[in-house]
Amino acid sequence: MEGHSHGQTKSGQAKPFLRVLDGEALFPPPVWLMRQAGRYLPEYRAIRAKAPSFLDFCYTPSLAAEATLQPVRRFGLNAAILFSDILVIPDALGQKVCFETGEGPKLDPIMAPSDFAKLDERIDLGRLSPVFETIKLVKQGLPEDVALIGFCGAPWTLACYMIAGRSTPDQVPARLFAYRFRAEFQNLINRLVEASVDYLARQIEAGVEVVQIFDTWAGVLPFAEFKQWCLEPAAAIVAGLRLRHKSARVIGFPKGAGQRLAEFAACTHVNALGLDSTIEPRWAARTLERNLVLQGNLDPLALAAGGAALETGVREILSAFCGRPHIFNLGHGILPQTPVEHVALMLDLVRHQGVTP
Ligand code: 1CP
Repeated sequence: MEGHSHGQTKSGQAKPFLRVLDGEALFPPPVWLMRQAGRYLPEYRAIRAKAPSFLDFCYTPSLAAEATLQPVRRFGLNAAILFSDILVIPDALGQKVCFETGEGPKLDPIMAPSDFAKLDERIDLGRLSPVFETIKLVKQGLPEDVALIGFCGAPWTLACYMIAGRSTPDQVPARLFAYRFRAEFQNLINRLVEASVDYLARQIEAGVEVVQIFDTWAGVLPFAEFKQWCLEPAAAIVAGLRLRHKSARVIGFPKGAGQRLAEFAACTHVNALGLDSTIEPRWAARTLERNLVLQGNLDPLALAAGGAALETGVREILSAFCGRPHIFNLGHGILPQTPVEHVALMLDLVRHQGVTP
């Protein structure tokens, strides 16, 4: 099976987003936004009310497909991202997962290595069949020049939620567990690598053209742990995926990786690197290998605030990355309090009032 053939429109022209991922510099750059579907959109809030729980919503293909398409329809973005959540992997490994309104995810926590017995050895892809069905539905409704992104959570970030059973600011439960029970923790990470390869391969078979690996909590780890729990598992996922799909395109997003970004890109062989907002665009453009595609990295709060913060932020990013393959995005997910008009304004700035090359 092959990934690149999916990238052509009927007229034979590759989609702008995929051209950049394949190494071409376009100006203005293609744009999508992390967490572009969701609570800041009134049309999302309206359909979200139709499912009893957030996981039911994710597992109802008609609703998930509609949520995927909403931001593309409203803003004309260059890519759609599958509407789902990273925690469907623990769910499909047999861990109890639910989402409480306003409180975030709740899982049955893993307190000791003996709790791993409660998890299945392999991921149940049958339980995730609604996700693959969603991808097929989205493909039918997507404009021909818009690409579709699939995703998963990176093993470390998944382990943070699986062990703590909830969101924590510093990931202390998972970090302590990894120090205390190194071999058992490595076992969990290996199991998550395998599950991620199976899951992403199936997303590609269903029709996604690129996948992003979200490692939201990579930045809390000291150097050696970063290498063992973030870099090596990401490299294993990319390699495993490309054994199944030779030209699978992968975007890595090791949030908070900072000075370790170059090593991460070189060791994992991702096609593109997502940059968070702590990274200075000029530093990244100067330091990171020239044919590495970069994605990012407007501060989501600058988008929420609007005004001068938004304008300066957009301008700095455009001028720093102009001339190299770049995908415009935020440095992390869009915030629920973001006014929709600010998104439209940001797109106008990127597309019409940016810096000329
Ligand atoms: O409707 C609701 O109120 C639920 C809020 C919500 C939404 C809209 C959650 C719960 N997940 C999602 C969708 C989602 N999650 C998407 C698809 C939407 C899109 O991008 O357009 C994606 C890609 C994710 C990925 C995700 N989920 C991450 C990685 C990216 C990131 O933002 O760091 C993480 C860490 C999660 C866990 C999660 N799920 C939901 C919440 C509120 C959280 C974060 C919990 C925390 O802050 O620790």
